[in-house]
Amino acid sequence: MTVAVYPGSFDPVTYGHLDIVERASRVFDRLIVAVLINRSKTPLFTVEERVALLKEATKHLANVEVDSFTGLLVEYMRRRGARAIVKGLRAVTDFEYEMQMALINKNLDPSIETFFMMTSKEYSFLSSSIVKEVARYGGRVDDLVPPCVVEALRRRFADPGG
Ligand code: COD
Repeated sequence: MTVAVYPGSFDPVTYGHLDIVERASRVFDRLIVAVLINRSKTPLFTVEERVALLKEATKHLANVEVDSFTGLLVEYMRRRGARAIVKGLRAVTDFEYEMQMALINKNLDPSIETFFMMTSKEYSFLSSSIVKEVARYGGRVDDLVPPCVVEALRRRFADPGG
């Protein structure tokens, strides 16, 4: 059984991420969407909130699991018995960073392979940061993120403490 991990911040999950999840879930036997617990960043949503939103948005995909991890991705993968990393590529600007990550991960564990999937053209401009910026100023994000995220953003920006 080929287990792949799709790691990210997912703060919050967008239709760009979900497009990669759906397409990768058709290629690999099992796909673990893994949310990084990153103490050096201040996210809009807590890890628990991000995991809950991802679970809601992927509940129709039987071979997809949502989890969180801290520390090195390759260590997490070793614990989960996964050999494949799935990454999404939007533009040339993603490439340099992703190549560096793929090479360092290969250096840390030569048995691990990174698989890059090209963004679908309708999501090539989409990022969590853009979504947060539009939502923060009251713009429409219904066609960028799933309904559960639209609602979570609405609540967060209506009541930043809640
Ligand atoms: N279309 C296609 N792909 C997309 C889109 C889109 N519209 N939007 C995002 N993606 C892709 C990104 O390219 C990325 O592959 C993935 O989706 C997740 O995106 P983000 O923005 O949620 O997450 P990132 O890029 O902040 O995640 C970074 C990681 C958590 C993957 C990385 O920091 C990591 O692996 N950290 C663990 C520590 C580690 O092992 N580091 C490496 C050795 S130093």
